[in-house]
Amino acid sequence: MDPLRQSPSPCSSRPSSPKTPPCEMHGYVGIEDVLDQLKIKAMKMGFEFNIMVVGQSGLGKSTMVSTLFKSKVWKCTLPGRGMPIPQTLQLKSVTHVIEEKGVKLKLTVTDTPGFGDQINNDKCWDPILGYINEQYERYLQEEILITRQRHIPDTRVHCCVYFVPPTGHCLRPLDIELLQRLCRTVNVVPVIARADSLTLEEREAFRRRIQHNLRTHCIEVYPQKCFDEDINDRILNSKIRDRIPFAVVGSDQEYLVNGRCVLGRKTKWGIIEVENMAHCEFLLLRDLLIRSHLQDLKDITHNVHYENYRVCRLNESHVLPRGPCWVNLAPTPPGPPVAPGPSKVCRQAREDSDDDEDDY
Ligand SMILES: Nc1nc2c(ncn2[C@@H]2O[C@H](COP(=O)(O)OP(=O)(O)OP(=O)(O)O)[C@@H](O)[C@H]2O)c(=O)[nH]1
Ligand SMILES: [Mg+2]
Repeated sequence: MDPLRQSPSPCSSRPSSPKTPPCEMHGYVGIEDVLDQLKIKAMKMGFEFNIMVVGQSGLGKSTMVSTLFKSKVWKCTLPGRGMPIPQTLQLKSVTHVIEEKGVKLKLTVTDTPGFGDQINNDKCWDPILGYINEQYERYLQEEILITRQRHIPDTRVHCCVYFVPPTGHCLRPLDIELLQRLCRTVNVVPVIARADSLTLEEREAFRRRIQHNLRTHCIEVYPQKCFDEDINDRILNSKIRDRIPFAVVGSDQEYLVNGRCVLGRKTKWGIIEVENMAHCEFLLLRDLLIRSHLQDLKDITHNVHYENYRVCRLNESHVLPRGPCWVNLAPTPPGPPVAPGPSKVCRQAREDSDDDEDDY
């Protein structure tokens, strides 16, 4: 980069023109401009972000996918407006490129079929964990190619939104089993589904009991305490941890309320507004996913969850280095998904359930 063209003059806040003479202030090299460079690059590249919704059947997962896409920030029209949402029978991803103030976001939401309907729900988590690991494997296979793409398409799940049924009691054994497995593999944000069926007091008491259950079962949901980088992170994330699981309501229907068009659920007593904090906490979920923690979710996915998977795969492919950087990874054999290695996120939880290891 041409330093004369790029370096701003420390004497003024404006960038210097090509003809500006070299600055006289000694020691100024314009490091702060790296931020502008990063911003320009990021705007050119855009962002990829992948969310997955998981939970028992009928809890409003598919409705939440529509809610996310239809809510204020993204406001894009999905086909089939006004049609009832059918039951989800297979994993399905919806992608939209959303642009706001010149920043492009390629958002993919993967909807999963509800589980827990069977008498025997053993291994009902296999398709979900299988999909997550498959995306890690896809990334790994691209990454280890000798001639690899400059930009590896990222289909890895950056956040899994887990729907807890609004029983008002506590987490069920099935939720605990699945959450334990998911948290070792991916960032998980639990939400209380269909929260309009609970009173405000019930929601709060339910939230506290779920938090207690998570602690006693060593389930480290996102944002994990151990990854707070400084005091600011700790303060912000502690507030979020205190509100998780968010009590959410989903809807893809719009209604007119006081002259405003709102997403909501019409009941005999009035309209429950999805984007109204007095009615539910959908906004907290959306803000966490997009506004405040998108990059952090991606970083933890890459540096922790994918890293665990990568290390485990490299080890199991019994490859010893034959020289600097020599790697020979065989493609995954067909069969059940590969088990990732012990997660730094909740090593304790793994130790507690070592006997489940084979299922995983
Ligand atoms: N009361 C209430 N109903 C909801 C809410 N979200 C969705 N529903 C309704 O619940 C029913 C099931 O919603 P879906 O979005 O299909 O649920 P799902 O979790 O995708 O179900 P599966 O595809 O079977 O796993 C629909 O009739 C929705 O209108 C909510 O927040 N509150
Ligand atoms: Mg569905």
